[in-house]
Amino acid sequence: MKKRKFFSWSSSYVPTRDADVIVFGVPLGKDSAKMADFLRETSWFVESFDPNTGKDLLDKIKIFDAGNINLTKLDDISEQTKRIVDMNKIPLILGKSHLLTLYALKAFENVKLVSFDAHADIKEYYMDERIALSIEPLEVQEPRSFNCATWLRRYCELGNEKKVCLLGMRSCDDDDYRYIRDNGILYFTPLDIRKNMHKVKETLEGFCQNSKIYVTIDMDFFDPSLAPSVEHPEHDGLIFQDFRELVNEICKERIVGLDLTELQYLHEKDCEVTATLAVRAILEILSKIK
Ligand SMILES: [Mn+2]
Repeated sequence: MKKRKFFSWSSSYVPTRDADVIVFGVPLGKDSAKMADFLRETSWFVESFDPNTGKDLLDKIKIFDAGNINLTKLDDISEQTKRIVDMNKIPLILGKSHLLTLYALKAFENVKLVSFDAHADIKEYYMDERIALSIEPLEVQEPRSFNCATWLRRYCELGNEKKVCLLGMRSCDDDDYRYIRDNGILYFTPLDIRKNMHKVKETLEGFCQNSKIYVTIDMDFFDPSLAPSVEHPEHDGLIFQDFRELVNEICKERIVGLDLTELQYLHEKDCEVTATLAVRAILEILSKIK
């Protein structure tokens, strides 16, 4: 595969002021920069033209790819996101560790978070990932656990419990489950979604109504048969058609930010299937953003 430095449907030559969406990669987690670049390369093989409608999915938006940021501290993610938000553009963030979402969200006020993820990521404590993130030296900001399995707990603790919706959640322990139930956090398991998509969409509509929405996609939302190259695959996941239906509902409201995480870079071939799905998932949201 020929190396390409930016998404096939983006440009690094369009002035940023003309762009609706600004892409950047975050080297947070093992092989994260490599993974972001692999997504860029894969995008050159995914058509944005839709033969179902005879239209290009991206005919209404312009995308600028700013490359990968130089990460020296986790707040670099918040600062880069804030710069894009302040320009009235939509950030599209690519990275490995789901922890990046917590720092991206710092750049927004009054948003609702929709998380496509097999895991609740709402643990009180999990092995500290900072050491494994290979961005040392890092300031230890708080004596709390901040990593890919705890980031949503830290976000909810800021008073955001009622502003979060988990889609496709099928992995948590009893403590996580209690926290979700006690705090009235909205969630739908794959079974809920498959059995009663109509009801899920109705509830999702109420949740999203008149709100600004930030969407995070963890690739393990999908069934491992479709997305094998993820760090923690979970059986009984969802298919692209389910994702599309949910996205149709969410995108009726204003999407202000988007990220894609947890794609595991293995060998190029192993990763290709998952990366193609990841690119198509991004395309689906971008096509409905305006
Ligand atoms: Mn996950």
